Amino acid sequence: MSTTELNRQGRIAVISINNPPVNALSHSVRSGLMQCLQQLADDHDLDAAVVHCIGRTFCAGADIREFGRPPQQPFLPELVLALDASAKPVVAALHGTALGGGLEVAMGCHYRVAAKSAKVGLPEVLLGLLPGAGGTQLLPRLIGAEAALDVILDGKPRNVADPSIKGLIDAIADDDDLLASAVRFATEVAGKPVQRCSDRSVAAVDADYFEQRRSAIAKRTRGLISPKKIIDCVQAATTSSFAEGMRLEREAFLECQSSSQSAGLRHAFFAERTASKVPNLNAEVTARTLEQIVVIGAGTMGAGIAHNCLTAGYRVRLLDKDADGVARGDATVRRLMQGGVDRGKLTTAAADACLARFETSDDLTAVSDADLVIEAVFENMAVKQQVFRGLGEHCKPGAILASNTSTLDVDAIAAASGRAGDVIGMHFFSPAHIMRLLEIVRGRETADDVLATSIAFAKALGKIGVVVGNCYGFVGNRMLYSYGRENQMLLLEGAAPEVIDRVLQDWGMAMGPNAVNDLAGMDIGYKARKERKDRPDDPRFYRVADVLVEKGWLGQKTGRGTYLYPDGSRTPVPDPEVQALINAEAARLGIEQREISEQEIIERCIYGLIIEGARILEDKIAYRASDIDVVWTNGYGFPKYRGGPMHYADQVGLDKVYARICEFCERFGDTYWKPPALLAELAKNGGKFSDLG
Ligand code: 3H9
Repeated sequence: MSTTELNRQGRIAVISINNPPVNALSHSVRSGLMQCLQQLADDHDLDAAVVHCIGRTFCAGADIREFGRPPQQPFLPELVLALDASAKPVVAALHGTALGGGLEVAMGCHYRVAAKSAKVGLPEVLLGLLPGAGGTQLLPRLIGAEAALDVILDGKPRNVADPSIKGLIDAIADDDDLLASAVRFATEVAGKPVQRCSDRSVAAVDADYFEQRRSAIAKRTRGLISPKKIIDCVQAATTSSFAEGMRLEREAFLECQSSSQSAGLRHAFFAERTASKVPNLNAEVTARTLEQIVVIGAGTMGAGIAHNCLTAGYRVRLLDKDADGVARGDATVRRLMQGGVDRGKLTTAAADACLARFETSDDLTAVSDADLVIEAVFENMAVKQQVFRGLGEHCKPGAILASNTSTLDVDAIAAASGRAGDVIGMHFFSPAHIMRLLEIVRGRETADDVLATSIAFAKALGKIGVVVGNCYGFVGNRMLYSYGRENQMLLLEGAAPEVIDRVLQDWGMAMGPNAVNDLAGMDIGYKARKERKDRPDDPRFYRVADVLVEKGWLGQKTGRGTYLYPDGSRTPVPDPEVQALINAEAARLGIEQREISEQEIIERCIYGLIIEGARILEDKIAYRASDIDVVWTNGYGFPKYRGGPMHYADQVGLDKVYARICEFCERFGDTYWKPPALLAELAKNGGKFSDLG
């Protein structure tokens, strides 16, 4: 079948869209729908039409893959206007997720019948866009401007029965009766005058309301263009004609679409979906069954992992070595569960059901029925190897043994178990029940079905699993070391912590590196550096952090770190004593302090990341540059609208990045700034990291 087809049910035209996997509104769908509408208009034996989709969902929006290519008519807004203008009633039958352009098509139709389980939303903002096929003009006409703004600004799908979108859906049908219900609906309205959404008026809204939304959104979405434009367009829906609103929306949409922000967010969208596809994984393998999970180590991380597994539906046992540890972990899991209820993420009944599947034990050998064990003990090789020796002894055959190490050699941990094929790294990020990233570390001997199970497990937890190779710090923390090193060097060279943090935050990082260190606790990195044996260290690197840790100034938890946190506050206050300490260290190390430009701060830190990313690709620790981007945008606060460090480097141009890195190599020595051959090669040939596949 072509992507669209018109069939008759009596005098009703049933227009089917079939463009798997998500019925995106590709060129063939748009032109096919236009032809169907013409047929509807021309055929005197047809009185009305139903538009529905084959497969798992109604249209999930415009075809995002087409955005980078030359546009082809008919454009989506033309299609929506043609639906709206049809003289014969058109009914949309919604199931799955009617999103973005899909919902706009539905709003172009005169009526919407939805399956009970269907969801609707306008997620364009998450791609740095705005609804560009009439969404900013049509939705306010159906549900009011204020409610429409909520839907368009947060981009989240809503259940069709959600009272906040009252007016959007005309009828709700049982899932298995959707098409028949929509045809009945069409039969009832056939021959009656059509109700065009474009003819409706929008209730007036005070201009102050939009001003307030503008200032609130500016704080929340620092630097993003599309949210501001969304507010402009929705306001225009309340003040201008439909035609003028559509014109303004089109202009704003095209501006957002051609922005580097949208390019970055679209890259991030596809990168996240590509990450789970492992090039050299045997596609025939069957995942192992997971029902009982045991988490070893009831600290904050272990409890967060346990909570995450419980809410995903698994049976979970949390182990620690003594009653105190167990009691602490038990209390944390219950507190997190209650937090979920308080924030409306879980119902009380769902939380109770989770806790009914939860138990604790102080017997570290209580793993014999586990399908998956996740070790989350202290980050120390000897301790982890001891745990894995025990797991090798007590686990049933076929159990998967995962280590939540954030830096250590997974092969060395695996070797201790005596069953390395069953061992894998699962690096969770803190807080584990919230952070979406999971680095899945494939050891030298990890079996294919263990890897396939881990990828499926990440998905079941609602996480983005990125498969990486085994090396110190894997992808994320290996690159963090370079980023942090440049931050620390800049401190010694004369940039104040609050200046570095402000510059990088203004550039888009969620937080500055010094504030992050204080939040995480500087002792964590300190211990990891002391454990690290694989590269010779320069006495200047991380000197400031080491001095602070040795003074007991660990960050927020001790009331001071790089910054002061007076009276238990979480707001960093610059500390003159720390600055004096940095100056003294610089003098002791013979580093002359100087004025450092904002551009240098950005380039030193971000190019520090990029150069390590290039080495990671060269070492084949990541399968593709986009996997590195997924790790950094989801685990380390790298701005998604910049796509990730490797996408950003491609955008800047690798020739420019390479030239600057060569300059840094001249100025600061070649220990860390020597450009990797891969980068030199790509820069010379006008290549991009994304060309590497
Ligand atoms: C828009 O509509 C603009 C208009 O307002 C104006 C235009 C003028 N296009 O996520 P999944 C692919 S902007 C192309 O794994 P799930 C996806 O890459 C658009 N491809 O499945 C993947 O491919 P592959 C506004 C798309 O079940 C496959 O489909 N709409 C699109 O977990 C399966 O996806 C959105 O932003 C697309 N629009 O989730 C909705 N969508 O198999 C974006 C998906 O090769 N989509 N693909 O890796 C989603 O949120 C989720 O995909 C959805 C399904 C919830 C639909």
